[in-house]
Amino acid sequence: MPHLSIPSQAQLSWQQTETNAFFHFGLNTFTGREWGDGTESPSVFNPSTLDCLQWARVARAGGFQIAILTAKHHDGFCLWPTKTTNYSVKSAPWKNGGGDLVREFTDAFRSEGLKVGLYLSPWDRHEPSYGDSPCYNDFYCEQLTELLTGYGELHEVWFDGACTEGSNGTRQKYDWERFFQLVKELQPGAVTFGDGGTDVRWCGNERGFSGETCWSTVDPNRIRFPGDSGICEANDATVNANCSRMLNEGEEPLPGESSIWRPAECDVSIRPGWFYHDSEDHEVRTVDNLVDLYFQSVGRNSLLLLNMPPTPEGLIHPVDAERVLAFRREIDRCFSVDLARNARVADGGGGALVDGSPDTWWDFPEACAAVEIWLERRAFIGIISLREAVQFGQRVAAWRLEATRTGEDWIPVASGTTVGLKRLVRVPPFEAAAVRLVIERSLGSPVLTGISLYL
Ligand code: FUL
Repeated sequence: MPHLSIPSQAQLSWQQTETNAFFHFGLNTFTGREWGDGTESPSVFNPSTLDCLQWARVARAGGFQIAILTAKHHDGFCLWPTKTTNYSVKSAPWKNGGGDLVREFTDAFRSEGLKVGLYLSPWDRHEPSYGDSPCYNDFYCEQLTELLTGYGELHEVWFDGACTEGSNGTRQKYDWERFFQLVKELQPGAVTFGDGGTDVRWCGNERGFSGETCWSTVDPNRIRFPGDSGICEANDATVNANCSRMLNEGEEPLPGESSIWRPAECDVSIRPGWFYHDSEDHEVRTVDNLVDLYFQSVGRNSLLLLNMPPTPEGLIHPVDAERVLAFRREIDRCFSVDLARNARVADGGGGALVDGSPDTWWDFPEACAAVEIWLERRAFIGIISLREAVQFGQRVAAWRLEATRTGEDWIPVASGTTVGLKRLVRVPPFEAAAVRLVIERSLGSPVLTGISLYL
């Protein structure tokens, strides 16, 4: 066995959720902004018919498994009655200052059977101590502690990488080690998302896709913490330009011992903005576009985090709701009949590849290997799904798939680089009696848990 890094249980079960839901809600929802500057009055925060259960039902019907709320965005306004500042729901007219949106959110989603996570923006444009590094780090840890201890079990804590600049040109130096330590101590089952030494990494863009080559392992020498190089400035355009370098496209395999496990998360909004703006009601992503995102994130060894911003009334807009439901119906339809299930695998032990179980695997005898799958009857194939048993590390670096109609001529139909937890490839439908997966390059012998074929 090569010395490869492997996922923790928390990382593995997190990635297996595949699609998660993001909810941006706060003062921006009422002011129409994307980034509030911290001077907005809490008096605008007054959702008239807020119903987190409606959000949760939409998310459940859309097949999402973890739901993440912006407990505090960059403007510093807190959606829970924190002890650390008055800039919170306590000072808002909503429920006469007696509301707690984090509580309503976590209760509602759990009651619908979803897991929950929270986003707490490190950048805070309201808090006066921001930029006085030790002082703000204490303040931030207090907020984090309230969230980590007051709302039951969390499955993800989202550390946004945006900006480090305070008022008067001060720069905040975050104590990342301390933040991550706090999460590990108080919520050991949660993964941390962020740009530094977190459990889960950013895919490198906010458009919802990973590179065709996507390793869950990264070189620790290449990890950059937000703020280290002061790359982010206070406007959306520069943030995107500075942060959109692809972390995974075309990267070479990082052999074993020095690399660490950090799978990619693709965050993207169903609308142009992260917060709701009624002017964008006509720009909600189409079902086809959402399906493309699924193939380019989940299908590239990553997780899809889809944002659905609630309206100022406090509801998911009916268009967004209808789109995510239709998206899930389409995904279910695509993957309803696995043509490879229980097919005959020419090489002895390969039955584990087609038994539909994620708990059985086949350890190929050597690094360059091939396996043939003979279908019960000839069929048209348009989608290929490959899955590695990543509990043994991510190994496959190059593969190709060939097909035969007659058993005589084998024609190449698809090829790729990495596989990881799931690799999906769509091809123009071809008719086949059998397919042959050829592993061309791998770190040690490949271990696969599944091959599926769909129309
Ligand atoms: C970015 C933020 O600046 C956006 O407002 C949004 O929260 C997105 C998820 O992350 O860095």
